[in-house]
Amino acid sequence: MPVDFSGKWVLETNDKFEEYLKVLNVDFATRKIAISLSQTKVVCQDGDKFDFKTLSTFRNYELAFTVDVEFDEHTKGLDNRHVKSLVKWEGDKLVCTQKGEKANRGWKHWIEGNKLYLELTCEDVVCLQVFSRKE
Ligand code: VLZ
Repeated sequence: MPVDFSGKWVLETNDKFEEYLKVLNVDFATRKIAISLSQTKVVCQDGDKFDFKTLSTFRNYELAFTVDVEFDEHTKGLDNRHVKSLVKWEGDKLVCTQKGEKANRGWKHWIEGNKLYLELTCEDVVCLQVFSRKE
C-alpha cells in the first residue's frame, strides 16, 4: 500500500519553529504570535497530487502541487518570498526543495505510526513539527 497523507492533523510539538521563522526574517511580534498558535494540517492526496492547508486562528497557508512538477511558490503570510519549489518522493517521504534567496531551504513530510512529521529547513536551522491524527 502506498503512503496516504490525507486527513486532518493537529500540531503536537514544534521544535525550533521560532528559529526557523527568524532565519526567514519574520519579525519579532509575528514570531511570538506564530509560535503560540495551534496549527492544523488538512491534507488531500490524490496519487501524486497534493493539497496542503495549514490552518490557524492567525493565518492560513495553502499549497497545491504535483510530485515532480516544479512550480512557483509565493510564501504569502510567511516570509512573503518567491521560490521555485519541487517536491519529490524519497521512498515514502515527500521532499520539497525551495530554490530562491535563502540557501538550503525546503521541507520533508513523512508518516510514522499515527503521526505526521514535518521537517522545515532553512540555512542551518531545522524545525521539527509532529502532528497527530484528528480525523
Ligand atoms: O508547510 O511550508 O506542510 O506548505 C504556519 C502558519 C505555516 C502559521 C507554516 C502562521 C507552513 C505563521 C510551512 C505566520 C508567520 C510549510 C508546507 C508543508 C506546506
